[in-house]
Amino acid sequence: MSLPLYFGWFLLSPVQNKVRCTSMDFLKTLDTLEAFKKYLTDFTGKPEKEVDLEQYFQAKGPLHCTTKFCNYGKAEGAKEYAENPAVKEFYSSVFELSLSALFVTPRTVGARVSLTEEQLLLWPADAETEVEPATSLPLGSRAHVTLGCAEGVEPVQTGLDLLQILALQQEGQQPETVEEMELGSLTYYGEGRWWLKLREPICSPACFSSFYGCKEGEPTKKEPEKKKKQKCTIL
Ligand code: 2AM
Repeated sequence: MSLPLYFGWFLLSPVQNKVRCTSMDFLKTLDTLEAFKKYLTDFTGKPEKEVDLEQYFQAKGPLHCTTKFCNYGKAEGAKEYAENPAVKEFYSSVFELSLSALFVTPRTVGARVSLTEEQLLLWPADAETEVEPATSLPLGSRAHVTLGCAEGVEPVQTGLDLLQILALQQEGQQPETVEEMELGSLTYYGEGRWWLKLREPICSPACFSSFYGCKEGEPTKKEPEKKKKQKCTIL
């Protein structure tokens, strides 16, 4: 049996655009807020520098919520996961994912995914503890969609940033700033960590499937020289 790079829920295309546009709107507004400018050095390192968050983060690949990173079978538990009856049963089924919050750190921008009981059947039991062995956060806490990464940052970081913010919330840390935005309420957890709890969670149909991509060492297609800038349409 050939194992994929990862299993996950892949957002269907119309909603991918909606999520990308919501994320761009959020970033566009965030970097103009006085509250954000106050803590600008978290992102720039220098007080007088400005930051354009839309340029700061780069998006990669299809929007998805990884359930299990298999690394073509090299990751621990990959084979067991692929053999899980729920994984076999639900493979290629469409689910409704609920994107309940957006978060930004100097490393990543992502959307939190709040999983249902049924969706948790596809969630690996050790997804949270493999990175935070002492965590008491509930199963599914790491579920997210990576929307962009800063230069040199790998997408695996998004889930770690999310777990860090959730741990602060669990400890009852009082956020430093609270601001009401059109999309929801924005809070700041220090060290460049911003959290936007969406007033209306984004409900997104997503297909449970897997991604094979290109194995290391295999030639990859060259990127076209000029990339078309993605346009947002009002939905
Ligand atoms: P992501 O789920 O945060 O976006 C390919 O690299 C995909 O697998 C990305 O979606 C990435 O992060 C996820 N990924 C990479 N390494 C991982 C790891 N060690 N654990 C969990 N997910 C990983």
